Amino acid sequence: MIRDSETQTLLEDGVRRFVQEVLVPREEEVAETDRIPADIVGQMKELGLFGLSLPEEYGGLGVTMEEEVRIAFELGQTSPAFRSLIGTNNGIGAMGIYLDGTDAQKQAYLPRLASGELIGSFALTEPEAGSDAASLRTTAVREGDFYILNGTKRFITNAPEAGIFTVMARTDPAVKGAGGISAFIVEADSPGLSLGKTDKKMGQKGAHTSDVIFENCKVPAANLIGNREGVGFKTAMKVLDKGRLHIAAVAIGAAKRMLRDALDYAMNRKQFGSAISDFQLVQGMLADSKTELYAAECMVIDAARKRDEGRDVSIEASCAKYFSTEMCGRVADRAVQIHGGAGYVSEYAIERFYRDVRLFRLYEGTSQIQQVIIARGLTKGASI
Ligand code: COS
Repeated sequence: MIRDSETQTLLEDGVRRFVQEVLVPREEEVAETDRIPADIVGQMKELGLFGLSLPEEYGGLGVTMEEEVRIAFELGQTSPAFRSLIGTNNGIGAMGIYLDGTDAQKQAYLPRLASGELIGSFALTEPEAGSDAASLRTTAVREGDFYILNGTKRFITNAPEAGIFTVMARTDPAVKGAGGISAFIVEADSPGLSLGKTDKKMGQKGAHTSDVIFENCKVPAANLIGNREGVGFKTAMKVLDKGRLHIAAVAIGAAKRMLRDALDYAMNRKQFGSAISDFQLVQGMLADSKTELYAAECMVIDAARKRDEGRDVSIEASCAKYFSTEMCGRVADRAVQIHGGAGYVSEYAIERFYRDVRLFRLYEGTSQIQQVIIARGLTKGASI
């Protein structure tokens, strides 16, 4: 749903200009230094990008899902590290509080997340609990007005930058699966919370992940999300439903950028006396990429509209993430192929993008987990 097409056009144009004129020229610097320059963070704050999806009453822009995915199509067209910094505040690092938090919890944290003063992070995955998220072992034991958390979370995006974490922990050890899990807001300076070393990754330099370790970490009972035990896994799944649509849209943005770079290269690179874009085997790769991109874009917009209508889009979000991120991987591969040897050297952005986009098929649920969710939905009667 687009609330006001004029405002949306202005917003998309503004983000497009920011991406193309400010972020794209700084991509190399981010890749080299492994950090987002402070002046860029400042500009992102001014543009309101940290609070895109958070409601206006908390200082955000309150965009709808359709508006958000259309903005993500633009944001995705540069190094994913830029999007990653604002992504957790608009998504998994804030949505648990927004969807299931109490009024007091929303008042306490959402305005600071929306302004970018505070970075939010989502701590679900553990060393032994990745795809099987409901088997997580981190415990939260109530002691008076506090919960005492123990356990380790792994690959936590923006952990080194985070001011707060949404942490899924087991409050009822007697319940083995999802029902024993609760969600907490944990401040980064809580006693007993420490970070592992920042992970060295294949790509996405400038976006950081690390372990988050809880050793008798004391968290006020008032920070139990929604003041309800046993519903934290559902909170996490609802957060991921939205997050998966967002990642699908970011993957589409990245595929657009890679296809544009490949087309540009193909039209300028001459072999056998003509531009390689004149050769039908190269044209086949360009055409397949555009066709798949178009299909993904239509799917993501449709799923976003359904979510805006208040429908359960768990299956559609998984379809969108699965198709769009796999499509993005295929476009990355073809774009390297079109660049030939030049695609393997870092002088061209495609070498970096090829590594960066690999993560899309893994985080917020692997492609195989999306397949599981879709197929389970079908067996439970989801419409075909
Ligand atoms: N919205 C609301 N509730 C949901 C839900 C959703 N999208 N998905 C599941 N639930 C509920 C179920 O209805 C069930 O509730 P009841 O016990 O009341 O019936 C409960 O949550 C448990 O669901 P389920 O039995 O499907 O859980 P499973 O352990 O089988 O796990 C998968 C489901 C595999 C889908 C889940 O573990 C998953 O998404 N794994 C991937 C995790 C992931 O994305 N990690 C990435 C890290 S975050 S960057």
